[in-house]
Amino acid sequence: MRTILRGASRLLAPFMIAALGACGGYSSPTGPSDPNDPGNPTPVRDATVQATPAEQFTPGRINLTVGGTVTYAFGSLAHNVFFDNAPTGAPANITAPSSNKSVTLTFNTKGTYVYNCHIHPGMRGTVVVQ
Ligand SMILES: [Cu+2]
Repeated sequence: MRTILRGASRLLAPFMIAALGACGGYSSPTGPSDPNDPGNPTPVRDATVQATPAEQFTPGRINLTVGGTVTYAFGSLAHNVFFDNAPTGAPANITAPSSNKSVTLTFNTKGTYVYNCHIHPGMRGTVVVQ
């Protein structure tokens, strides 16, 4: 019985992710800031990334269309966003430690943009513009 249930949930998982993506409620299947996180299956125009008190950017990867925006929502713990070693076309860094506010960045150039919080080593995320 237990094996059958496990098999069923494995079969349903991709459909559940697709359904969530269609209504904009996609949540990362592999966890925030995971370099293997494939991100949302269909690129979106506008997305929101939470900078959490647990020192993670959630979701860890966003797939965006050209000209799309990412709004960084900073919680009670201060964070910043630096596009270290990013290709030309990356938006400006969010240099000031930010808490309890939101900052929206626009991505006008195709590319893969990895960003880091300089306050919390290892806290990073990726925006892929396609
Ligand atoms: Cu941080």
